Amino acid sequence: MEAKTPDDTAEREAFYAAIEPESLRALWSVMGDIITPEPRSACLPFKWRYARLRARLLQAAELITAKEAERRVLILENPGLKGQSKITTSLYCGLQLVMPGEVAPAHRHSQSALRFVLEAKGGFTAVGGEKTVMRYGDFVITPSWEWHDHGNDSSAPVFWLDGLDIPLVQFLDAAFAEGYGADQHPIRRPEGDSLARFGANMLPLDHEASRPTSPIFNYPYERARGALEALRAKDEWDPCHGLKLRYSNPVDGGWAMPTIGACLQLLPKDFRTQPYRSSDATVFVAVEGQGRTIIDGQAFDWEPRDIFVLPSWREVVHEAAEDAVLFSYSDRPVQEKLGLWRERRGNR
Ligand code: GTQ
Repeated sequence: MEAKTPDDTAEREAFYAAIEPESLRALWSVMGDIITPEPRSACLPFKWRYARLRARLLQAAELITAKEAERRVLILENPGLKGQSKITTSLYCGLQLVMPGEVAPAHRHSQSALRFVLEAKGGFTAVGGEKTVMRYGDFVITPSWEWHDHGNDSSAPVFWLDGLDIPLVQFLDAAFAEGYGADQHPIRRPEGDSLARFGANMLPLDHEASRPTSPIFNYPYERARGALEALRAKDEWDPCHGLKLRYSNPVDGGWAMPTIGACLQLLPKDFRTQPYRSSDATVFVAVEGQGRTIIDGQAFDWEPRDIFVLPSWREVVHEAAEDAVLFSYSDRPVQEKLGLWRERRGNR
């Protein structure tokens, strides 16, 4: 269906002008813009170099403390969505820095957050009474409405990516937030508690799911990477993804977060993926190796810690110049729940 907008005759224009003050609009005059044959997004493909981001964050650290800022973060704003604090239409991405000795005070909000650790020699995040040390490549979850604070008790700055569903929650006008009133929420469980209870392919005997988010809050890189490494022996490469695993909620097997889906994929040296598109705009982080990603013919080369965004329904091809690992996140869980998610493999 390609709706053709009817011509704007003088009579019709006069009618549109007459009904506008009555808060009315003629569907046929806008149909082609709101019911499109395929996704039509203002979101643009774009890449941020980590070295640049890092330098800018260190400049920010001269201007403001983590405590005064509450969160010292530079938002990765999509150039097609300026002023909107979004990396895709539905998702947010920021890069956060906590300097040695600093704290980012405890607060909670309805938005869910993921952290993907980019540089750390210690430093922690605490969620709902448990602390986890952050290491390179760890995928850490802050569920909706859980108290959380961050701190850095190491001697080196800690940098991580924040992925949140801020635009999605904003769209629904369902956003709430509050400060805890102290830097840190009390610690109630020992470190590693959630991984012991839920991360050994076992569950506490009478566990009942009480929320839609995974009870594991740090998925260590070592384990995820180890799984990919073990699986490569089987030599079963998906033509469009290489070897791609999704982070799951051990309680129900679903996505680890209700609004954001996260994955880790391995592309072996010289692998070139088949053209692919999907309706979930996706944020990628290069974790290991060098390569490039071609989005509708536009090439973006990457190296570890670079971040790039793939808009909805654009054709993507990844090329790995050496063994490469990519982390990614998107709103796919939401689209799946609503029966909206689509993909297309190959060029038609
Ligand atoms: O660490 O709690 O990038 O509340 C944006 C909002 C990080 C956080 C962000 C937040 C946080």
